[in-house]
Amino acid sequence: LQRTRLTYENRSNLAKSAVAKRLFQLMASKQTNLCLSADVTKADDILDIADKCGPYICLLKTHIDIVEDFSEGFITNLQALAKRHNFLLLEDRKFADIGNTVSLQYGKGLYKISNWADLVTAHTLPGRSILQGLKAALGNVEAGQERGVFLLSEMSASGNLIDDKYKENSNKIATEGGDIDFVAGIVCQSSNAFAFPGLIQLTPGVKIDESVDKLGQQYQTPELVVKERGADIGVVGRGIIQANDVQKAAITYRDRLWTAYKERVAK
Ligand code: S5P
Repeated sequence: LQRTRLTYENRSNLAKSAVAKRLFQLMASKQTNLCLSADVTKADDILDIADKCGPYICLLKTHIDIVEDFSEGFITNLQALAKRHNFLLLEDRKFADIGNTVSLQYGKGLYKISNWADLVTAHTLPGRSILQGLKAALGNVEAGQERGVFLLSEMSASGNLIDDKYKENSNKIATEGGDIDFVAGIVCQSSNAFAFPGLIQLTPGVKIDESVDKLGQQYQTPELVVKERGADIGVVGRGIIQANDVQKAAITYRDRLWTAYKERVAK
């Protein structure tokens, strides 16, 4: 049976990553496969959006390095909202360096990402040492705190350099070897990027009006990404954060992504 035909409940049993298991279960019980990309630059604006949209999302995705007034208090508040509304935090850092450097970038510096982000994103460009490097930073995370990574194997940007070979090798890094318990899923655009049902397909470039932006972003509808492209979680940024009513927009995207998933597994 193809992974896209299986329910999130069933796939949680197949996941090798503890965070992926948790996220599959959270999606099933909360009935949402919406990830909100909170790409705004003021801490209070992120908290406001997270509070309004929190009940309708499974993941809140951040780019912590665009926040102009970052503080530890902001992280404390964000974690409180994640707990109250039951969603996980994904820092979209797209790590892409040698193991030693990503270890430092993940655990140290101003942001200490490994202390608070349940999940992060990483490019596979450096090869599987990216996983070892990230894992090496987790010594300072308290026992029991589970962490995971989404590996990018495709991008939504027009003209990106990823080819079939890169995609295939990214899939191997995610599914073979000793560190696969750290891999929660794959960021990609199509269902043929990987086959293992224990991984979560995270797909950005989602908007109700299929379109492009001025800087190379390409959008597809919620129905298309879930039913035709294999997305398990749809990532929505500007489709929600630029809406007049962000809460209403989050509900609309949640409903459409979730209905598409229900129809996909009912087929
Ligand atoms: O291929 C990708 C991978 C990612 S993680 N294309 C993407 O757009 N993203 C991220 O998804 C991007 O960095 C941004 O934070 C979000 C899309 O935002 P939107 O405003 O275009 O919906």
